[in-house]
Amino acid sequence: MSVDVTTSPTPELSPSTRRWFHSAVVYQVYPRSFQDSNGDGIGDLRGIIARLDHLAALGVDVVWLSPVYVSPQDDNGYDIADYQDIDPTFGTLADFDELLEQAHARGIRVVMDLVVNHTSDEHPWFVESRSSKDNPKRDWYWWRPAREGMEPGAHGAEPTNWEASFSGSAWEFDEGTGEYYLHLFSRKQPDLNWENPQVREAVYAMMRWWLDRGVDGFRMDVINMISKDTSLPDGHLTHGGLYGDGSPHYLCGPRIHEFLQEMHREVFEGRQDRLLTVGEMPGVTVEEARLFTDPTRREVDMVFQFEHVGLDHGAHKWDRRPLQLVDLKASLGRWQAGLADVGWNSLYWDNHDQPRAVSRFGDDGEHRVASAKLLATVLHLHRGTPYIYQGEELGMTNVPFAGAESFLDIESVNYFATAMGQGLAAEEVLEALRDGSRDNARSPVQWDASPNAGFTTGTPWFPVNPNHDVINAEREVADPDSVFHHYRRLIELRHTDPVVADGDFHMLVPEHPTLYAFTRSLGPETLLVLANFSGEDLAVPELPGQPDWSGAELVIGNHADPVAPEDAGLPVLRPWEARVYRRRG
Ligand code: TEU
Ligand code: CA
Repeated sequence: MSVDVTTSPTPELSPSTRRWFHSAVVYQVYPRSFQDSNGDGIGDLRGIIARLDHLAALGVDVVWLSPVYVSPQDDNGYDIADYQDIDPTFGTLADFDELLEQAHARGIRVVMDLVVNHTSDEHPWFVESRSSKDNPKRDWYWWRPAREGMEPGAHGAEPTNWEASFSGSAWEFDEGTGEYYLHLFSRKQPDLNWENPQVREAVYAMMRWWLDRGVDGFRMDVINMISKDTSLPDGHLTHGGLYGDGSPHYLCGPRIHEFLQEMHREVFEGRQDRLLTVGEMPGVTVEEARLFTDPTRREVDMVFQFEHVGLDHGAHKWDRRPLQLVDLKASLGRWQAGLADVGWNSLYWDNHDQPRAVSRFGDDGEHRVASAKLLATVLHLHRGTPYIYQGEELGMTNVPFAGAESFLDIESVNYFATAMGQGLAAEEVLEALRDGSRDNARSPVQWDASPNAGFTTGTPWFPVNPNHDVINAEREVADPDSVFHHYRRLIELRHTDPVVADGDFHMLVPEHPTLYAFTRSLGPETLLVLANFSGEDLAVPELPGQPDWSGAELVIGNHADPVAPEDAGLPVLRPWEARVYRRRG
């Protein structure tokens, strides 16, 4: 493979080329919690097939499947032991082919999760790699001796001071060969060494195999971590003082663009028109995202950035602080502006790693329905490709966790143990977990009001949220005013009105503490989006530079009775009310 980081534009791909995913909406399925088909309490592929009509009714264009590959499930499938087979928990390759066929028959594309920053420690590549220092696959992972002059295995002898995402050192000592291997996540997720061209070849061959099978693209897990600073410097000491932050040495590292361009050449070339590629990139900046998503550079179609989901974090993820709307607008507005002329945004509130949007950014009590619809309206009217996380379209909420034993996710479990070891107060740690744990997103989808919410006939691997008697798909599909139908209408609007997909974005009143207001415009058409992020009535103030909006058409709103802007031209918004108006000319 030649190393060629060309950036020259080609006629087919200019920075402003219109792509099919500009008007598409993606739905994320976390298979373990979506639908069980065989009563073992764990969601599976046949369960997804059985629920495809729900997705078709919603109108989504793409399904992103979180990992279903063979896995010991240390991190719910993000630890892969065989990239080219399905874990028996989820089904078989034949089930997968049927899912693909049935989705395609409904006009829904299927995008696979691609987890290639690391494998499972049970992957045959790693089993070989750890077997001896001179094994041909030794260099497929990051093996290093103990720090000079220190006893291998002793505390502080790790090759660097980096902390792993799931607590503790990012290095694990291997007795067999007396060296350490790097794992930025759990010790069962050793990092692949992308410096080795054989690793890259093997990954590309595997990706081609899935594309040949008919999949429509990849969501690339922590893909901006694959290029590390090979000198592996220590990081600055973090909050606990025990470990260092290695991220400056592995986020968007020296060869990241080269690797992604090579992947594009080796895997996507010639078929990119029908595919969707999205790189998950913690810590990515707008400037870097412009490079990653400029179509002429041939890297990825869009990235998942993390700024807006970090605004309620203090020094670290478990240091929770209230979100300020002004900060949210500043962040999302900067991304809209930064990727306006080049590249493309992905848009999300929720995924399997984040608490539930309505509990975090809205009001999951009195105003749950209105605020869930408001959040949907605001997000789906931005420029970019919106992602819906399973259950978000129902307004599903965070989970009422009883105590420490209610948390199952490796990140939460490890953090609780570490925090207790550091002598933190259990009740405070639990509060942070209740707010921020990834487990909030992982309770089963609430299909109906029956005891297991229609998710399983057996014992669910994770308890269903007790509020499924009120919040469930059956009820919402039957109710034209539900959160579900609001999402459906927003998706339809994106499909039918080009201004939603491609219109320019202009933020209004950025300093207003509770009003999120912006316009989208394309040719003679302009949309005005107004959203009241509060439980109080809000008289919309004068919007600088705006024409008179009185009499404008109300395109969509989240309260049943539609109201035109009052005589003065601007309405009083009710608690958590959102409205979208249209003007032509
Ligand atoms: O997540 C990467 C990531 O940086 C975070 O969102 C992660 O959840 C973080 O630890 C939160 O504090 C991806 C996957 O989405 C996640 O589920 C995996 O656990 C992780 O990579 C490792 O594969
Ligand atoms: Ca099952």
